[in-house]
Amino acid sequence: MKNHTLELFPPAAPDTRHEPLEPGAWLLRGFALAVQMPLLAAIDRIAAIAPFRHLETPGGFRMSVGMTNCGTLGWVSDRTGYRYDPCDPLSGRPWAAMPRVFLDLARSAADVAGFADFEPDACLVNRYEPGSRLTLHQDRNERGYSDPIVSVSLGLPAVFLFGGDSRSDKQRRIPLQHGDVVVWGGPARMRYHGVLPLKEGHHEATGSQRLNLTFRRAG
Ligand code: MD6
Ligand code: FE
Repeated sequence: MKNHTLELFPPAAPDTRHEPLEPGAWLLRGFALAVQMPLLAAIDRIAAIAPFRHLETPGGFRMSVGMTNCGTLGWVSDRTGYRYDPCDPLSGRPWAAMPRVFLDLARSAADVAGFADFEPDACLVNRYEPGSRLTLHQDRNERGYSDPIVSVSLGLPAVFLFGGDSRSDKQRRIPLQHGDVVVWGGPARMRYHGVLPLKEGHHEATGSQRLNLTFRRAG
């Protein structure tokens, strides 16, 4: 007798819709799933060269998100301010080169969102543990704002806050899952945004963490 189980209960398919958030901003659900394993392997290599660390803010607070970088420029923070640095201040050595799989993913996501020829030179790698959060901010340390930002989520889900051009503007809450990619640029480039405190959980790809890759043209 023929088994109809598959027809009656199709396996849950990953959600891969492309959702416009607002002019210049897209949520590409599941866009990074196909390369999740090489992405995670590359993050391990990057962190072996420049370990995750909790940077100090100019105001003297320790960031709850662990950070490292790859590419020709890396985003860092200390008591003197925020900046992009070609070298890891901990070692004095250059960051790991941007892996091919990172470049290809960032470029194709930017393309889908309508930003052709994106050539990121900086990739900030963020590691969230339960309770880690990113307060509302604008990304404004880059040399120019004509290029988009491409942000890749891996592991535990998080709630992304997406606001307006003023800190006090109302924010929408966007749940981000493993493999989701957010692209924003153009009229959305200077939106305030942040990440709510990560909830406890377990993800088969990352354990108790969320990893985020944020690609930029910084120099
Ligand atoms: C994060 N992302 O999702 C932190 N910034 O972990 C960011 O701060 C960010 O996702 C600019 C554009 C996209 C982002
Ligand atoms: Fe940001």
